[in-house]
Amino acid sequence: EGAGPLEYIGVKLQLEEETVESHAVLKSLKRKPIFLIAATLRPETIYGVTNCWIASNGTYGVYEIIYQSDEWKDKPESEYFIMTPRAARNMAFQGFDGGEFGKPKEILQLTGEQLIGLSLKSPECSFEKIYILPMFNVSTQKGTGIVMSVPSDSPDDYRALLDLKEKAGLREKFHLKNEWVFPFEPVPVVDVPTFGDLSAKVACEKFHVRSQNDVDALKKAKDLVYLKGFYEGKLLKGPYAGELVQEAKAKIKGDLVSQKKAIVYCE
Ligand code: A2H
Repeated sequence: EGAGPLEYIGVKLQLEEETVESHAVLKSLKRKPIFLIAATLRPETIYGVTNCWIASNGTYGVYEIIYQSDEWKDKPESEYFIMTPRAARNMAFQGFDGGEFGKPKEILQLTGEQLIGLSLKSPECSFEKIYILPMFNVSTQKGTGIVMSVPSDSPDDYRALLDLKEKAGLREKFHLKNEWVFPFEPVPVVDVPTFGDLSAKVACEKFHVRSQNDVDALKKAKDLVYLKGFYEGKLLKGPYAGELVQEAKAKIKGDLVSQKKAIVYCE
Protein backbone atom coordinates (compact mmCIF):
# COMPACT_ATOMS: atom_id res chain seq x y z
CA GLU A 1 0.00 0.00 0.00
CA GLY A 2 1.82 3.10 1.28
CA ALA A 3 5.44 4.05 0.67
CA GLY A 4 7.23 3.43 3.96
CA PRO A 5 6.63 1.16 6.91
CA LEU A 6 3.50 1.81 8.88
CA GLU A 7 3.82 2.26 12.63
CA TYR A 8 0.95 0.95 14.70
CA ILE A 9 0.45 1.20 18.42
CA GLY A 10 -0.47 -2.24 19.73
CA VAL A 11 -2.72 -1.59 22.71
CA LYS A 12 -2.69 -4.42 25.25
CA LEU A 13 -6.23 -5.49 26.08
CA GLN A 14 -6.04 -7.95 28.98
CA LEU A 15 -8.37 -10.94 29.14
CA GLU A 16 -10.12 -11.14 32.49
CA GLU A 17 -9.16 -14.13 34.61
CA GLU A 18 -12.69 -15.49 34.98
CA THR A 19 -13.24 -15.36 31.22
CA VAL A 20 -10.04 -17.41 30.71
CA GLU A 21 -10.89 -19.98 33.39
CA SER A 22 -14.25 -20.77 31.84
CA HIS A 23 -12.98 -20.92 28.22
CA ALA A 24 -12.83 -24.32 26.50
CA VAL A 25 -9.39 -23.73 24.96
CA LEU A 26 -7.70 -20.96 26.95
CA LYS A 27 -8.24 -22.56 30.36
CA SER A 28 -5.49 -25.06 29.50
CA LEU A 29 -2.87 -22.27 29.42
CA LYS A 30 -0.37 -21.66 32.20
CA ARG A 31 -1.39 -18.78 34.40
CA LYS A 32 0.12 -15.74 32.75
CA PRO A 33 -1.45 -12.45 31.73
CA ILE A 34 -3.08 -12.83 28.29
CA PHE A 35 -3.44 -9.77 26.07
CA LEU A 36 -5.19 -9.23 22.76
CA ILE A 37 -2.98 -6.75 20.88
CA ALA A 38 -5.16 -4.16 19.12
CA ALA A 39 -3.42 -2.26 16.30
CA THR A 40 -4.34 1.41 16.10
CA LEU A 41 -3.17 4.62 14.43
CA ARG A 42 -5.17 6.67 16.96
CA PRO A 43 -3.84 5.83 20.44
CA GLU A 44 -5.29 9.10 21.78
CA THR A 45 -8.79 7.64 21.38
CA ILE A 46 -8.31 4.83 23.96
CA TYR A 47 -10.58 6.74 26.38
CA GLY A 48 -13.49 5.96 24.06
CA VAL A 49 -13.03 2.21 23.58
CA THR A 50 -16.35 0.34 23.88
CA ASN A 51 -15.38 -3.15 22.63
CA CYS A 52 -12.78 -5.10 20.67
CA TRP A 53 -13.28 -6.28 17.08
CA ILE A 54 -12.02 -9.54 15.58
CA ALA A 55 -12.60 -11.35 12.25
CA SER A 56 -14.96 -14.18 13.23
CA ASN A 57 -13.60 -16.51 10.52
CA GLY A 58 -9.97 -15.46 11.05
CA THR A 59 -7.23 -17.60 12.55
CA TYR A 60 -5.44 -16.31 15.64
CA GLY A 61 -2.69 -17.66 17.84
CA VAL A 62 -1.60 -17.42 21.45
CA TYR A 63 2.11 -16.52 21.53
CA GLU A 64 4.42 -16.55 24.51
CA ILE A 65 6.42 -13.33 24.51
CA ILE A 66 9.66 -12.76 26.37
CA TYR A 67 10.58 -9.13 26.05
CA GLN A 68 13.99 -8.58 24.46
CA SER A 69 14.46 -4.84 24.47
CA ASP A 70 16.26 -3.10 27.38
CA GLU A 71 13.15 -1.20 28.19
CA TRP A 72 11.40 -4.38 29.22
CA LYS A 73 14.26 -6.15 31.00
CA ASP A 74 12.91 -5.48 34.50
CA LYS A 75 9.94 -7.62 33.56
CA PRO A 76 10.54 -11.05 35.09
CA GLU A 77 7.61 -12.97 33.62
CA SER A 78 6.68 -13.70 30.06
CA GLU A 79 3.21 -12.88 28.79
CA TYR A 80 0.81 -14.28 26.22
CA PHE A 81 -0.14 -12.16 23.21
CA ILE A 82 -3.12 -13.03 21.00
CA MET A 83 -2.86 -11.87 17.36
CA THR A 84 -2.68 -13.30 13.84
CA PRO A 85 0.20 -15.68 13.00
CA ARG A 86 1.25 -13.11 10.41
CA ALA A 87 1.61 -10.37 13.03
CA ALA A 88 3.45 -12.76 15.36
CA ARG A 89 6.02 -13.50 12.64
CA ASN A 90 6.63 -9.77 12.12
CA MET A 91 6.73 -8.99 15.82
CA ALA A 92 9.34 -11.70 16.45
CA PHE A 93 11.78 -9.47 14.51
CA GLN A 94 10.83 -6.40 16.57
CA GLY A 95 11.74 -7.44 20.10
CA PHE A 96 8.62 -9.50 20.81
CA ASP A 97 9.61 -13.12 20.40
CA GLY A 98 9.48 -16.25 22.53
CA GLY A 99 13.16 -16.17 23.44
CA GLU A 100 14.62 -16.59 19.96
CA PHE A 101 14.96 -13.64 17.54
CA GLY A 102 12.68 -13.90 14.54
CA LYS A 103 10.84 -16.95 15.85
CA PRO A 104 7.38 -16.69 17.34
CA LYS A 105 6.58 -19.19 20.09
CA GLU A 106 3.08 -20.35 19.25
CA ILE A 107 1.25 -22.05 22.11
CA LEU A 108 -2.05 -22.73 20.35
CA GLN A 109 -4.32 -21.52 17.56
CA LEU A 110 -7.95 -20.56 17.72
CA THR A 111 -10.55 -18.98 15.46
CA GLY A 112 -12.00 -15.52 15.85
CA GLU A 113 -15.32 -17.15 16.63
CA GLN A 114 -13.77 -18.77 19.71
CA LEU A 115 -12.81 -15.30 21.01
CA ILE A 116 -16.27 -13.74 20.72
CA GLY A 117 -17.81 -12.76 24.06
CA LEU A 118 -14.63 -12.90 26.12
CA SER A 119 -14.25 -9.96 28.50
CA LEU A 120 -11.28 -7.60 28.55
CA LYS A 121 -9.78 -4.73 30.47
CA SER A 122 -8.71 -1.90 28.17
CA PRO A 123 -6.24 0.77 29.41
CA GLU A 124 -7.78 4.15 30.39
CA CYS A 125 -11.17 2.87 29.27
CA SER A 126 -14.41 4.48 30.41
CA PHE A 127 -15.93 1.02 30.98
CA GLU A 128 -14.73 -1.41 33.63
CA LYS A 129 -14.80 -4.26 31.14
CA ILE A 130 -15.51 -4.62 27.45
CA TYR A 131 -16.25 -7.59 25.15
CA ILE A 132 -14.84 -9.14 22.00
CA LEU A 133 -17.29 -8.81 19.10
CA PRO A 134 -17.19 -9.56 15.34
CA MET A 135 -16.83 -6.89 12.63
CA PHE A 136 -16.92 -7.88 8.94
CA ASN A 137 -14.20 -5.56 7.66
CA VAL A 138 -11.47 -6.70 10.07
CA SER A 139 -8.68 -8.03 7.87
CA THR A 140 -6.27 -10.72 9.06
CA GLN A 141 -3.75 -9.34 6.52
CA LYS A 142 -3.30 -6.02 8.28
CA GLY A 143 -2.01 -5.02 11.70
CA THR A 144 -2.65 -7.70 14.30
CA GLY A 145 -6.13 -8.65 13.03
CA ILE A 146 -7.48 -7.15 16.24
CA VAL A 147 -9.03 -3.68 16.42
CA MET A 148 -10.03 -1.53 19.37
CA SER A 149 -13.47 -0.09 18.74
CA VAL A 150 -14.00 3.65 19.20
CA PRO A 151 -17.48 4.42 17.87
CA SER A 152 -17.24 8.11 18.79
CA ASP A 153 -14.41 8.71 16.30
CA SER A 154 -14.35 5.84 13.81
CA PRO A 155 -17.28 5.52 11.37
CA ASP A 156 -16.45 1.81 10.83
CA ASP A 157 -16.68 1.16 14.55
CA TYR A 158 -19.79 3.30 14.99
CA ARG A 159 -21.75 1.58 12.24
CA ALA A 160 -20.62 -1.96 13.13
CA LEU A 161 -21.68 -1.51 16.76
CA LEU A 162 -25.01 -0.02 15.66
CA ASP A 163 -25.55 -3.01 13.34
CA LEU A 164 -25.17 -5.36 16.31
CA LYS A 165 -27.64 -3.28 18.32
CA GLU A 166 -30.22 -2.96 15.53
CA LYS A 167 -30.08 -6.46 14.04
CA ALA A 168 -31.26 -9.28 16.30
CA GLY A 169 -30.42 -11.75 13.51
CA LEU A 170 -26.80 -10.70 13.59
CA ARG A 171 -26.61 -11.11 17.37
CA GLU A 172 -28.19 -14.57 17.05
CA LYS A 173 -25.83 -15.61 14.28
CA PHE A 174 -22.82 -14.95 16.53
CA HIS A 175 -24.56 -15.97 19.79
CA LEU A 176 -24.01 -12.51 21.26
CA LYS A 177 -25.51 -11.71 24.65
CA ASN A 178 -27.31 -8.38 24.92
CA GLU A 179 -25.08 -7.37 27.82
CA TRP A 180 -22.00 -7.51 25.58
CA VAL A 181 -23.51 -4.97 23.18
CA PHE A 182 -26.23 -2.68 24.54
CA PRO A 183 -24.57 -0.99 27.53
CA PHE A 184 -21.83 0.41 25.31
CA GLU A 185 -22.64 3.84 23.92
CA PRO A 186 -20.07 6.06 22.16
CA VAL A 187 -18.02 8.12 24.63
CA PRO A 188 -17.05 11.72 23.74
CA VAL A 189 -13.25 11.80 23.42
CA VAL A 190 -12.41 14.38 20.74
CA ASP A 191 -14.22 17.63 20.06
CA VAL A 192 -14.18 18.54 16.37
CA PRO A 193 -15.28 22.07 15.37
CA THR A 194 -18.69 22.01 13.60
CA PHE A 195 -18.98 18.22 14.21
CA GLY A 196 -19.19 18.10 17.98
CA ASP A 197 -17.86 15.32 20.19
CA LEU A 198 -19.35 12.29 18.42
CA SER A 199 -17.98 13.01 14.95
CA ALA A 200 -18.29 9.43 13.64
CA LYS A 201 -22.00 9.36 14.46
CA VAL A 202 -22.55 12.77 12.83
CA ALA A 203 -20.65 11.73 9.68
CA CYS A 204 -22.46 8.37 9.41
CA GLU A 205 -25.79 10.18 9.63
CA LYS A 206 -24.72 12.90 7.16
CA PHE A 207 -23.78 10.32 4.52
CA HIS A 208 -26.63 7.91 5.37
CA VAL A 209 -24.36 4.97 6.12
CA ARG A 210 -26.83 2.09 6.28
CA SER A 211 -24.64 -0.76 7.52
CA GLN A 212 -21.01 -1.75 8.01
CA ASN A 213 -21.13 -3.15 4.45
CA ASP A 214 -22.09 0.24 2.97
CA VAL A 215 -18.49 0.86 1.82
CA ASP A 216 -19.03 3.88 -0.40
CA ALA A 217 -20.93 5.92 2.17
CA LEU A 218 -18.53 4.78 4.87
CA LYS A 219 -15.57 5.97 2.83
CA LYS A 220 -17.07 9.47 2.56
CA ALA A 221 -17.74 9.53 6.29
CA LYS A 222 -14.21 8.39 7.09
CA ASP A 223 -12.47 10.83 4.72
CA LEU A 224 -14.28 13.72 6.36
CA VAL A 225 -13.91 12.66 9.99
CA TYR A 226 -10.27 11.56 9.95
CA LEU A 227 -8.90 14.77 8.44
CA LYS A 228 -10.96 17.09 10.60
CA GLY A 229 -10.42 14.99 13.72
CA PHE A 230 -6.66 14.98 13.35
CA TYR A 231 -6.08 18.60 12.32
CA GLU A 232 -8.83 20.37 14.26
CA GLY A 233 -9.81 17.94 16.99
CA LYS A 234 -9.30 18.77 20.64
CA LEU A 235 -8.94 16.06 23.26
CA LEU A 236 -11.60 15.90 25.99
CA LYS A 237 -10.27 13.14 28.24
CA GLY A 238 -7.15 12.25 30.22
CA PRO A 239 -4.10 14.27 31.33
CA TYR A 240 -3.87 16.11 27.99
CA ALA A 241 -7.51 17.18 27.85
CA GLY A 242 -7.80 20.56 26.14
CA GLU A 243 -4.84 19.97 23.83
CA LEU A 244 -5.07 19.50 20.09
CA VAL A 245 -5.07 15.84 18.98
CA GLN A 246 -1.97 16.61 16.90
CA GLU A 247 -0.06 17.60 20.04
CA ALA A 248 -1.47 15.07 22.50
CA LYS A 249 -1.11 12.03 20.25
CA ALA A 250 2.65 11.50 20.71
CA LYS A 251 2.46 12.12 24.46
CA ILE A 252 -0.29 9.55 24.95
CA LYS A 253 1.59 7.07 22.81
CA GLY A 254 4.74 7.66 24.89
CA ASP A 255 2.85 7.25 28.17
CA LEU A 256 1.16 4.02 27.07
CA VAL A 257 4.43 2.50 25.89
CA SER A 258 6.45 3.54 28.97
CA GLN A 259 3.70 2.21 31.25
CA LYS A 260 3.77 -1.07 29.29
CA LYS A 261 0.13 -0.69 28.33
CA ALA A 262 1.03 -0.72 24.63
CA ILE A 263 3.84 -1.64 22.25
CA VAL A 264 5.04 -0.17 18.97
CA TYR A 265 4.57 -2.51 16.01
CA CYS A 266 5.65 -1.79 12.41
CA GLU A 267 4.85 -3.48 9.13
B1 A2H B 1 -7.94 2.89 14.07
P1 A2H B 1 -4.64 1.15 8.09
CL1 A2H B 1 -10.89 6.29 16.39
N1 A2H B 1 -8.67 -4.59 9.76
O1 A2H B 1 -7.99 2.80 15.53
C1 A2H B 1 -9.44 -3.48 9.68
N2 A2H B 1 -9.17 -2.33 10.32
C2 A2H B 1 -8.07 -2.29 11.08
C3 A2H B 1 -7.22 -3.40 11.22
C4 A2H B 1 -7.56 -4.60 10.52
N3 A2H B 1 -6.81 -5.69 10.62
N4 A2H B 1 -6.21 -3.08 12.05
C5 A2H B 1 -6.42 -1.80 12.41
N5 A2H B 1 -7.55 -1.31 11.84
C6 A2H B 1 -8.15 0.02 11.98
C7 A2H B 1 -8.99 3.70 16.09
C8 A2H B 1 -9.31 4.61 14.97
C9 A2H B 1 -8.70 4.19 13.80
C10 A2H B 1 -10.07 5.77 14.97
C11 A2H B 1 -10.19 6.51 13.82
C12 A2H B 1 -9.55 6.08 12.67
C13 A2H B 1 -8.80 4.92 12.64
C14 A2H B 1 -10.17 2.96 16.62
N6 A2H B 1 -10.64 1.92 15.77
O2 A2H B 1 -8.16 4.47 11.53
O3 A2H B 1 -5.56 0.84 6.97
C15 A2H B 1 -7.74 0.74 13.23
O4 A2H B 1 -8.66 1.74 13.56
C16 A2H B 1 -8.17 5.28 10.38
C17 A2H B 1 -7.37 4.70 9.27
O5 A2H B 1 -3.83 -0.03 8.53
C18 A2H B 1 -6.47 1.50 12.85
O6 A2H B 1 -6.59 2.76 13.58
O7 A2H B 1 -3.85 2.36 7.81
C19 A2H B 1 -6.62 1.68 11.36
O8 A2H B 1 -7.68 0.80 10.92
C20 A2H B 1 -5.37 1.30 10.60
O9 A2H B 1 -5.64 1.52 9.26
